[in-house]
Amino acid sequence: MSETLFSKIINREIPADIVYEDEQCLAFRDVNPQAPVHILVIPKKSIAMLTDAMETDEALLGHLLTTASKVAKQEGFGDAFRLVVNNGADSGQTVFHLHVHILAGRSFSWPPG
Ligand code: DGP
Repeated sequence: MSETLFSKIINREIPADIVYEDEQCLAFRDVNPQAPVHILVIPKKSIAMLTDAMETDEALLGHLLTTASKVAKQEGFGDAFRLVVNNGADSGQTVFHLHVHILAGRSFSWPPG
């Protein structure tokens, strides 16, 4: 996979406000927040989008979700947050390194826009 902004954040080539890190993933604040809390959880493994994930990535995908839950709790929103995964340009994906958006700190409408 080609290098993206997010692989540069993983490699500390560009700065980010990192709130959580372990051997499999990294979480950092979104540069263009859409809610009072807007954090991205990304795998360190290069996966462009969810549809590129393989069966062998199932544990990693689960880890991203449990990490998102842990980070939301860490931010004080353990039971009131929304997770979003944009998959592909038509869904609004702009950075082609898989990421889970954590949004919290305001109310959210349904259906999403
Ligand atoms: P998406 O549209 O789902 O691909 O979301 C990409 C998000 O990434 C978008 O909300 C803005 C954020 N973003 C883009 N570039 C950077 C960056 O260099 N640093 C940080 N922290 N966030 C970024």
